Parts: sequence; structure tokens; C-alpha cells
Amino acid sequence: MLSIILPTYNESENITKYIPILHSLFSKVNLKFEILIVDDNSPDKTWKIAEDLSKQYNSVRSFNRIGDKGLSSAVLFGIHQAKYETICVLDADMQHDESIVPKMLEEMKNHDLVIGSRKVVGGEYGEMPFYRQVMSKVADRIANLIIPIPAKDSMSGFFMIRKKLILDNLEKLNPKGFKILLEILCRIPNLKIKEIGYSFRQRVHGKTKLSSMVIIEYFTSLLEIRFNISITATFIKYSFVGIMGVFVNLLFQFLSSMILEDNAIVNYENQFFKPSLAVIVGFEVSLLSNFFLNHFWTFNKTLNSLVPSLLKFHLISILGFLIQISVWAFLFSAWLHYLDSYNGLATYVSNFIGIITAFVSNFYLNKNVTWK
Ligand SMILES: Nc1nc2c(ncn2[C@@H]2O[C@H](COP(=O)(O)OP(=O)(O)O)[C@@H](O)[C@H]2O)c(=O)[nH]1
Ligand SMILES: [Mg+2]
Repeated sequence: MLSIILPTYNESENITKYIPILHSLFSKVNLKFEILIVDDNSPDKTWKIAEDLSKQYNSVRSFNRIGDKGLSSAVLFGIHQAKYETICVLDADMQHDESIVPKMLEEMKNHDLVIGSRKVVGGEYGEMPFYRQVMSKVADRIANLIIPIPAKDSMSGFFMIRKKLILDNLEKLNPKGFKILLEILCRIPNLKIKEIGYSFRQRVHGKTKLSSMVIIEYFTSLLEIRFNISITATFIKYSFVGIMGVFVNLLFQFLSSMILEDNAIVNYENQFFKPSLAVIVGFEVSLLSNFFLNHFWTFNKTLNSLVPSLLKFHLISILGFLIQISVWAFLFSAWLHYLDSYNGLATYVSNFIGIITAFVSNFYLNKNVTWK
């Protein structure tokens, strides 16, 4: 007995072709099964086609979630709805090889989790470009340094598991994003796991929903699991803007120091530090570019609240600047202890550490004051 979950988003063409294939395959192997199509109100009306298919095939049940979105939560929703204890999650786009399902089912007798895998004997990525294969291998290495992952193909969307295991561990799993298998692998301890190779097929109809954000999301999840924290999309965007801001800051500091012939970043007089003009220029230019990016992109605000937010952002940034130069002055004087003459590197490194410290404190203030 098997409940097969097909999460769908804009897969109308694919499910029209795939459901008859799945239905006849599983009917032939003499298996009691059901197919649950979980759609998230796809604009191409996949849910409507799913509904028609459910009338045509008694093995098919269709669900349209309105308001909710996301692959992981669609899978968990399907598991909740499943009639049978054994669950198989399968992409609706025909990229997975459904013919290994009976073999996977057989392995479920002795395992908690069986993964359709592209990374074990018999598995392959098909026509994946060489650079993507290299990237995937590098990503695997780095991922395993962050946290040991007890399976090779942790990005797979093709796996079998028991309903009870998921329900028992529901509060541990983060339903955000697409990487539900990674969550299961890393957050449920002592799983007996089997991977079965299959050849990943090319997508023929429709488009992939996974963008370049996937790799960022994957590593964010690993860090969240490793350090038991929650990293929001807002923080990632803010960090991205912040990192760009560091370069804008340093670049404009450098350019203005050339123009102003003001090559010392700091004027050192009587044990007292005063930022040079070049530093102030770098600071203000990066402040403005950070503000506009964060306002419209990170925090998704409109023109309405632009002026009050800009004022608050300035005040917080000045506070951050005080933090930045305090850290910097402290570190630079520590460096001076060991150096007998002026050293450019020392000022840049001290400045960099100052910027990072101010960045973290500013995030909390901006999130709670500027863009509350
Ligand atoms: N319900 C639901 N299904 C999704 C969502 N995102 C992707 N899917 C489905 O999940 C499966 C895998 O997605 P796909 O874009 O093919 O990822 P890829 O194979 O890694 O390129 C497909 O069947 C998609 O239709 C979503 O937000 N909600
Ligand atoms: Mg796919």
C-alpha cells in the first residue's frame, strides 16, 4: 500500500501525460496505491486538470492549496492527507524514474528512508552540464564540513518514508523552502537509510521553479540546522546589501582619497582619532546606496515612508559609525603598539572589522526601528 505525493506548480502539461503512465505502472505491479496531486493554485490551472484527472482515475486525489505556497509545505500537506502508511514523494515533471518505485518499496521493509539517488551506483544526472556537476561536488564537500549529511543525494525530491515517522517529528522539521529531504536527513536522528540509483531525466514540458537562490537556501538551511538558529530571507538580503555596501564604502573612500590627496584614513593627533574626509565620503555614499536597496528590495517598502525611514536610517548609521570608529580606533591603537611607523594595512583591516561590528548592531536596530 503506497501513497504517492506529486507536488505541482505549473505542471499542467506534465501531469496530463504522467498520471496515465503512473496509473498503469502501479496497477500492473498489483499494488494498492493512491496518487495525491498537491497544487498551490498554479496560474496555469494545474489544479483544474488535477481535479479532472481525479474524476477519471479513482487512484487520484487532488488538492489545491490557496494562500499556502512552497514545495516542502506541499509535501508535508500531502503526507497529512495520505491514506496509507508508506509515502513516496515524486516530482510531477517526469524527471524522476518511477520504475524504481517497486525496488524502493521492497527496501522500505528494512529501512526508514529510501532515496531515489543520482549519486550512487546506477544513478546519474543525465545530461547535466560539466560545470554544474563540478559545482554540485564542491557544494557537497562544503555542506559536509558544516554538518555531516547521512546520504549522498540530499537534494533529491524523490524518496520514500513512513507517515508516522514524519508526524512524530513534525515539530523538528522546518517547512520553509524546497529542501524537505535535507531537513529529514539532518533533523531526525538514527535513520536507517538506503539510496537507490536512477538516471535523472531532462525536463520536457514546463520550467524549473528552482532558481540560483537554491544554493543560497541550501547553505542557509545547513547553517540553521548546524547552529540551531533561524536565518530569515530578510537577513540574507540585508547581508547581501551590506556586503555590497562594504565595497562601495571602501571604493569611494579610496577614490576620494585620491582626489583629495588624503591618503591617511585617519588623522592621528595627540592620542585622538578623527576620521579623514575620505572616510566620511565612503561612509555617506554607501549609506545612501544601502538605504535605497534595503528600502525597496530587502524590506519591500514604498515611496510613502521614504523620508522618515531615511532619517532613522541616518541616525542608526551614525550610531553604527561611532561603533565602527570605536572598534577601529581600539584595534588600530593595538596594532600601533606593535608597529613603529604608519601602516596602511593596519588601518584597512581595523576599518573592516569595525564595519562588520557596526553592521550586526545596525541590522537589529534597522529591522526594529527603521523598517518596523
Ligand atoms: N505544490 C508545489 N509544488 C512545487 C513548488 N515548487 C516546485 N514544485 C514542484 O516540485 C517539483 C520539483 O520542482 P522543479 O521545479 O522541477 O525542481 P527541479 O527538478 O530541481 O528543477 C515539481 O513537480 C514542481 O512542480 C511549490 O511551491 N508548490
Ligand atoms: Mg524537476
